[in-house]
Amino acid sequence: MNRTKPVVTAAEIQKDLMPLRRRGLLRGGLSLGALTLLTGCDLSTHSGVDAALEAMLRFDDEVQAAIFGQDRLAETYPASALTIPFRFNAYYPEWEVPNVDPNWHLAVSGLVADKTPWSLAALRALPQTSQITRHICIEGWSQIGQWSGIPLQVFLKRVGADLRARYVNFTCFDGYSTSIDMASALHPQTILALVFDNQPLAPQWGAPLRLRIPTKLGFKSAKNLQSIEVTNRFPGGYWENQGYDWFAGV
Ligand SMILES: Nc1nc2c(c(=O)[nH]1)N[C@H]1C(S)=C(S)[C@@H](COP(=O)(O)O)O[C@H]1N2
Ligand SMILES: [Mo]
Repeated sequence: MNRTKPVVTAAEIQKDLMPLRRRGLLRGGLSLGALTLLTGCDLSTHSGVDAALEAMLRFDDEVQAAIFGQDRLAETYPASALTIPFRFNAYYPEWEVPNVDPNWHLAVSGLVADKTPWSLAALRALPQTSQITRHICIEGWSQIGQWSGIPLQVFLKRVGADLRARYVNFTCFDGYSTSIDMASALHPQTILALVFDNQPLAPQWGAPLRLRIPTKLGFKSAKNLQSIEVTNRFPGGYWENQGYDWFAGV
């Protein structure tokens, strides 16, 4: 239960992705042109995770899973690099951002020992970490922001999650969803963010709780979380089911 090394193999994940591939929904990889668009800059002058993303996105999901390393960190930046103003994005316009239910609790389900829902106060009492990282949208823009919150690894261990399970699935109260593999969930920079830019998350930035995962494309960083599920059943996601690369990063 306490081991952090995931046992799911690339081949197993590949099997789960097969139906999507058959339906023609998964691309083999992105061209350098698409990647330049993706990161919004000249990749030949870029370092750190942008270069890593470039390399990763050239490969199939299978290869990405095989070469994924827990120790591969996304690039971090000084406060002077923060993007102001920060850009909102969702599958609907900003004026349709949902309000948070005052009785909001985070639901926890699936392969976990403790399924007690979490209040905001209880989440705030867990260990917190902070990061200034680049958020890269697949639409071809990127921006640098500051987020603070609970390492997902800490949260998963706290609820007694089966860390050998394949997937962590996130649902959101705006109807969005996404999922990641367990290795990505246990990555030290993958956090459940409560704070953006030193303020409690505002609704448009994902209040009251969002996933922030700088080693993957922006659509994996689910806002307005409703539930977290640990599962061996491939969960897909809002954009992933429409053809976006499921791995979407390193
Ligand atoms: N709940 C929810 N989360 C979401 C989305 C969404 O539509 N709904 N869009 C994703 C996409 S495509 C991007 S680029 C980022 C945008 O985050 P931001 O508004 O903080 O820039 O949120 C991601 N998380
Ligand atoms: Mo995005």
